[in-house]
Amino acid sequence: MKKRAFITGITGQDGSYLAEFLLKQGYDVYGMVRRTSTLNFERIRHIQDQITLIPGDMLDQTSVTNALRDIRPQEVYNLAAQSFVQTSWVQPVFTGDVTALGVTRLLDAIRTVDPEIRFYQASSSEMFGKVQEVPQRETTPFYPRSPYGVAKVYGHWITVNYRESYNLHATSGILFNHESPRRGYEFVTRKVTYTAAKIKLGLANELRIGNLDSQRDWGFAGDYVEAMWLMLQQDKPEDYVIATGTTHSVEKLLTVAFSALDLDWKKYTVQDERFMRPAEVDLLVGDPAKAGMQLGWEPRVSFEQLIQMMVEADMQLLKAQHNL
Ligand code: NDP
Ligand code: GDR
Repeated sequence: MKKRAFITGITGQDGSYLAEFLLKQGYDVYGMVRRTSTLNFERIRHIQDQITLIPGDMLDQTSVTNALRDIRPQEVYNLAAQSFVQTSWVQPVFTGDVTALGVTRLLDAIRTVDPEIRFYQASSSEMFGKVQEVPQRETTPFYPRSPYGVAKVYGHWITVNYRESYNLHATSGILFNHESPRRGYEFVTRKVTYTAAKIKLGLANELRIGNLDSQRDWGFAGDYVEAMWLMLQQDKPEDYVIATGTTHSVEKLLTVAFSALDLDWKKYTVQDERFMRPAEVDLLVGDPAKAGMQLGWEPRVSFEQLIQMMVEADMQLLKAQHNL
């Protein structure tokens, strides 16, 4: 019998890479999709005939519970979230409902339908926020700095609580920023690589950006979804930090992306208040030692390779879109 995995957030960046990875491992892959007036399956179109999509919404307990009853998966990966930090100040209640309470809906569905199901929660380095220690590890105290970060702290602790209360195999993966050519356009890496490529092709003449000083530990999404799977293969559920252990500023990101196209970022970049945040997370850098030791996981793609990959993919995409 093939193993069955259920992914919430399958239409997102990570969901698409995880679905590909699980198909390669021989799983039957099921994904939750919410109703929209137009389809947004771009990231999974190439594998759509190999997966099964189930309608549902993290705001709706009935659809979450029924999905588990119908599929009876062995593994559930909860990747669904309102995941854009800046939007979480504009829609704080909605963010809490999906990103925090959504986790409880899913955990409670597991508890009632089949407590043997193994559960992965997509926790985030944003929980560390105003960092209490450098680098951040599994034991570092949380100090979230956005409604998104606060919601993720709730999601983390409710996962721990269901593990301890009901003996579920529930794991929280504390993942640092991870990017790819499939990253949403509003996140800073993709915004920079896409706009730099547009500038190179004469399709734009400036990039408007926020805080240049903030530092992130950026890895490749393809590497990170393997860590999610490894966590659920362990006998004992535990929480793990997944990161590269190196950090770079937004300014460094600009330098690497623009110089990959032989451009000087200073000539094209304008700082814009609209992209500043009410409270910033200044510095994130993770310590993935536990994941290295217990999961045998390590990142394969460096920051420079990642940005180069994204710039090249955006050049190809734009050339195809504009017949260049
Ligand atoms: P994306 O924003 O690319 O994808 C989010 C997914 O969640 C989409 O499939 C979206 O569906 C779905 N979703 C949103 N709201 C609902 C809802 N109410 N019901 C059902 N589905 C919903 O995120 P990523 O792939 O980048 O991230 C995956 C997860 O990992 C998220 O939980 C994120 O917070 C977390 N994370 C991400 C990190 C990163 O660097 N990428 C780092 C640490 C944690 P739709 O397509 O319909 O919008
Ligand atoms: P982040 O990612 O908030 O870390 O959350 P994002 O790429 O949005 O911001 C990273 C840093 O860049 C600064 N920045 C800008 N950000 C955006 N989006 N647009 C800009 O113009 C800009 N200028 C500067 C930000 O201020 C910030 O410091 C991501 C998401 O994927 C979360 O879901 C996930 O949990 C965390 O990573 C880990």
